[in-house]
Amino acid sequence: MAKQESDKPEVKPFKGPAGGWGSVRSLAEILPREHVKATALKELGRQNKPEGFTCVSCAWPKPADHHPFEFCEEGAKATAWELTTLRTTPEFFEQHALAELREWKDYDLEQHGRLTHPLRYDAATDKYQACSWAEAFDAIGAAVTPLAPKSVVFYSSGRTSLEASYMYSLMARMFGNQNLPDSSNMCHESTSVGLKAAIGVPVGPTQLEDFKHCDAILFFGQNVGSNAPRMLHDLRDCRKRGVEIITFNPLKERGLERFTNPQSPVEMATLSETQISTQYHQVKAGGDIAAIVGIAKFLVEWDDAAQAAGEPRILDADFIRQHTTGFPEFVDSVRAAEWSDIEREAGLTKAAIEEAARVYAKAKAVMAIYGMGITQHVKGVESVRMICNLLMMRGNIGKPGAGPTPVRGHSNVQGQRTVGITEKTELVPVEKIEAQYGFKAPREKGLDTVETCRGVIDGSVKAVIALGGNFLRAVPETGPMEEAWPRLDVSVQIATKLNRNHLFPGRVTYLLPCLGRIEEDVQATGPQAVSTEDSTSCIHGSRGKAKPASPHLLSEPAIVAELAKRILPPNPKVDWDAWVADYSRIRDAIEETYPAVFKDYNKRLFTPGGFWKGNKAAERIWLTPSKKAEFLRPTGLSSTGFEDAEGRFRLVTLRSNDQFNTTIYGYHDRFRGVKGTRDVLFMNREDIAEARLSDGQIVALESDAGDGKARRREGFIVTPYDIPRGCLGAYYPEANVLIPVEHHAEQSHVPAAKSVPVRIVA
Ligand SMILES: Nc1nc2c(c(=O)[nH]1)N[C@H]1C(S)=C(S)[C@@H](COP(=O)(O)OP(=O)(O)OC[C@H]3O[C@@H](n4cnc5c(=O)[nH]c(N)nc54)[C@H](O)[C@@H]3O)O[C@H]1N2
Ligand SMILES: Nc1nc2c(c(=O)[nH]1)N[C@H]1C(S)=C(S)[C@@H](COP(=O)(O)OP(=O)(O)OC[C@H]3O[C@@H](n4cnc5c(=O)[nH]c(N)nc54)[C@H](O)[C@@H]3O)O[C@H]1N2
Ligand SMILES: [Mo]
Repeated sequence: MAKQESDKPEVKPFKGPAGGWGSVRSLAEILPREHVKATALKELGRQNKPEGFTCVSCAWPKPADHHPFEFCEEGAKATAWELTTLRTTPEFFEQHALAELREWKDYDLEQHGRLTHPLRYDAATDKYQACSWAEAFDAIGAAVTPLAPKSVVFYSSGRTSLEASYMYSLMARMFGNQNLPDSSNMCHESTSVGLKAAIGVPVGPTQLEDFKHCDAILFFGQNVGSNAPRMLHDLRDCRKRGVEIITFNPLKERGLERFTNPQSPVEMATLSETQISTQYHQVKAGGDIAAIVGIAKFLVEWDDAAQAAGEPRILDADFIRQHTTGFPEFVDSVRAAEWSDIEREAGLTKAAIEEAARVYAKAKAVMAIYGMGITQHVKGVESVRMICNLLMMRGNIGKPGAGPTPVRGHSNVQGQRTVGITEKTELVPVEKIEAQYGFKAPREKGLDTVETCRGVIDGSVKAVIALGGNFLRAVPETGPMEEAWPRLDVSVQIATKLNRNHLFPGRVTYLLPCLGRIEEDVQATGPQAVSTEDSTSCIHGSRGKAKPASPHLLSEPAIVAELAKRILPPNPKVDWDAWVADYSRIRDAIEETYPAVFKDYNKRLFTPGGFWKGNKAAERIWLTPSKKAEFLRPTGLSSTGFEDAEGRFRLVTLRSNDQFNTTIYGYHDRFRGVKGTRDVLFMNREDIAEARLSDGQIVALESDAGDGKARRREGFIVTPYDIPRGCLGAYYPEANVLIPVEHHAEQSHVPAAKSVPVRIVA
């Protein structure tokens, strides 16, 4: 096994830009590291191209005028990860009991490569054993059918295609519940709730084209260099046009500082880099609401002065009057906010905020791009609404080059919602589905991720079926969750590689290996294509061509169909087999359920750049109760949801540049200069001195939620880092054991992973 961890971890500042030669070198290491054949290079050439496959990494849009290689370092890693020649075979499981594997790290678990056979857990030996597909489906059917519909959960992770997601959500509803939590519940649900309330649509209204028309960008809490690197091309083009990019992030993220295009021979040869951010504000974790109130305060002040002097206004009074409600209440709260409170909560000076406000006040079209640094807070929904407030003050929604731009995570996470993966009745055309399939669909709200965790812990959830993902590792409160999971009657995991969730069996447990999106998917009518929706609501076809990792794999639609046939009574209106034989018939069914979005779905499947599903906010049609865009008066200045206290820190849980969520590719977080370990605790030097700790000292963290429950993790290496005082950084998912399940965003229930109250124990 390739050992990437080292006894002498290195932490030293990284001096290069994002992209550049480092990225190319990293790529040269990736292919051998993942044990892929040279043919993988051919597959990389097909990534994100019409008639190719959509990248399995992030959800950033794929342009119509694509480059010869439309991928990035991270996309290449994700592709190589799936195309590895290594295999986790039944022989592997003969050698390793689950008790032993539970001692392994996430990285080591996935290092044996792709799963090859359907597996049944055998409690007598504590091992997985190969079984036939027929046995697996029959046993799952027999175990699930007698359970009360409400006690069964159907989780899915956002990589799954639109076709498989549609079938899966239909199966859940026909079984009798909407217990359809997905990774979005831990991710951009604050966006889906916040944008819907503010501007009437749950998704961002902007598109790639808007990058050509904006003259300033506000960038909040998204680490573009690691998590959506293809966007660096758009940002660089903006910078070349002189667009100002103002960043708010507690950490100095390299991708937000400098970038060299690894695909441009000229930039590479001349070592020329583009400065990305023109202003960089190291806001405190949880300080964005305060920072935005500060900017708004300047705008209001300057607008007052402009009116008094008879000069052109700073606020877009016409937009506010014609298109919005709630402005007076919002402005009152902005006027009432004290600068001393704003400075303290944001961790920024008034002068720094003024600098940002000056640029914003001058710009004619502004995009506000954001990620998990905004959504994963107790006040995550409010933070999203504050971004909308700020944009609305100057009419920056519904015109070219302007608007909120959430950067979605998984490659089809937004699309899953479009085709019914949701616990919320109001998001599905229930009557349409009932008419189409002749059954009574449930109206009761289903369980989201946080509610599923509660249910697993209190025993009311009896079965979890997971279409992808690593639920037990990605959720908060991993201690009690791991204890409770074995009490489940049924645990079924559909996956491509072994992960920690698979090591916690229920009474009846199956691990079902499936095809990845890059692999050829041949059914009765021939090779099939699937589709995904990107962050800007464009829908793309995807055709895998690589040889499957094992002849025993089934596709996700095929697995869902077989499960449905076992757990549901027969229904002549749903011909699961016909759908699997020809996926274009699934798309016809999707089009019938959602005619407006999916008109001519099969015909438009491979439209270059994807086909856009439209967005009413982009046309300034507001689908809110008031039929206007709605300002929100903030309830406070901090988004953490807890008070500051002596010795209490705000822990930010982060992704490294060498992971995809719970998949750990390696131990090299290049941009942050960390090599050989994931146990770092990023900490401000002054805080280290004040706490009488030293560089490299090993400490433990304890949660400081004040709920009387002990949560602790040992073995963090104190690492001096440029991070605001009072804030700490550590990697997700290792730190998840410290997050209380009840520490989540109000309204959206997104776990508040970006400000966890903790104490350091030396
Ligand atoms: N290579 C790779 N690509 C990925 C993923 C991956 O793991 N690896 N994951 C995918 C998924 S599912 C998602 S959701 C996205 C995640 O992509 P991001 O949204 O970038 O998520 P994080 O890496 O968690 O980092 C969030 C950023 O927010 C900053 N931050 C933390 N707290 C605050 C705060 O209070 N305010 C502000 N302004 N900033 C803050 C952090 O310093 C960090 O730079 O990426 C997707 N793409
Ligand atoms: N503390 C903390 N916790 C977090 C976050 C955070 O920032 N901090 N981020 C949250 C976010 S944004 C998200 S999206 C979630 C992610 O939560 P999940 O989406 O549940 O987790 P992943 O790590 O993306 O899932 C990885 C597994 O998916 C399986 N897989 C990969 N490809 C395929 C495929 O094509 N088909 C199938 N069936 N399986 C496949 C593999 O077995 C792999 O082990 O985590 C959340 N948890
Ligand atoms: Mo995500």
